Amino acid sequence: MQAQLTHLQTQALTAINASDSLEQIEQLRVRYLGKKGELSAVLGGMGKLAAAERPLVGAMANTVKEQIESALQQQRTHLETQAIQAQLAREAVDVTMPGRFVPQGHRHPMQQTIDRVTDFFIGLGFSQADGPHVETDYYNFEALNFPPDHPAQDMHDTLYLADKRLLRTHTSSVQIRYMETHDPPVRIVVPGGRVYRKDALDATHSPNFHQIEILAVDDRITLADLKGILVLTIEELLGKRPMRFRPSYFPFTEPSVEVDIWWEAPGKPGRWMEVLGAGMVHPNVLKHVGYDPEQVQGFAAGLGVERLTMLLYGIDDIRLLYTSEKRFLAQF
Ligand code: FA5
Repeated sequence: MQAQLTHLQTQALTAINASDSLEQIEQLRVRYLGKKGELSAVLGGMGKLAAAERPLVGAMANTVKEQIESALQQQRTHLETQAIQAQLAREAVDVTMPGRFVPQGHRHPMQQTIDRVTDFFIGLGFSQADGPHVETDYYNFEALNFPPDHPAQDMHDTLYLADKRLLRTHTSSVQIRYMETHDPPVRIVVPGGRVYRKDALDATHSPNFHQIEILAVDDRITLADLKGILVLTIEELLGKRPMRFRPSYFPFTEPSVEVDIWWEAPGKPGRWMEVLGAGMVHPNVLKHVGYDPEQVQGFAAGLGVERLTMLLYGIDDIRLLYTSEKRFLAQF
């Protein structure tokens, strides 16, 4: 029986030392030390021993049991440590590794122009206003003093919708919507409104472009205020540039002006580029919204966002502003 115990111990210790998982260790514990395990099976034969032999064999069985238990515990600790080491190695962070480059977006060059001009006017005490892109003839033309079927409407080749509504041809429609619902004094900036015309696409025209509308109405506003503010706006955005005011015509302003800025695209002869239309609000427009033209006057302007952006960044073709070409946009 002692030989059996010795054999059992050797076999158990060899198996335990060779085990490589915690489940395997548990299986070995059950196999050798469990109630129906091998040690119990050997000890089952104790009854047949002589009384004098029993304490000896009993003491030996205890030693074998302790040895196996201690081997199990050691191997368990060993495997657990190994597992932790492996996990630490797996999850280690190399703080010296270079970071991964995450490309960052930025505002479109046109949005930058819109934001800068809008901020400038907010700084002067103007409020922001906006209006719908789908307009009625009333807001886009009639209330702005375009006589019905007047050739002036041809200035804006209009895109009509099936229900007689239209896509606004300029942001001046917002002037009417705002004045209808607000008493004077009025000071508004309409930031970067999209407008639509049946214009052919070329280097400086697009059928779908953006305007910033400015409107101020108060009791002592003059053309000098308009001129001063337009010069300041251009200087703020583009710095000092050759610039000229030209007399012009809009049904909703009298007098009316247009502003041109000298433009030199690389490799092309320089020329004047028209960037905005403006003027003193026509008395008929004031009457349409219920203001008294004897009491208040105003100025208004519509700035072309695309053209200002082209001048700001030296872009020689409007079409470039509508591409989603990342290499182009990343330059601004
Ligand atoms: C108007 O749209 C008037 N509503 C401006 C105005 C507002 C006058 C308030 C008086 C008072 P015009 O059609 O000229 O005006 O357009 C104004 C500006 O928009 C132009 O100076 C130009 O910079 C820009 N623009 C006009 N048509 C196009 C186009 N097809 N593509 C790109 N920009 C354009």
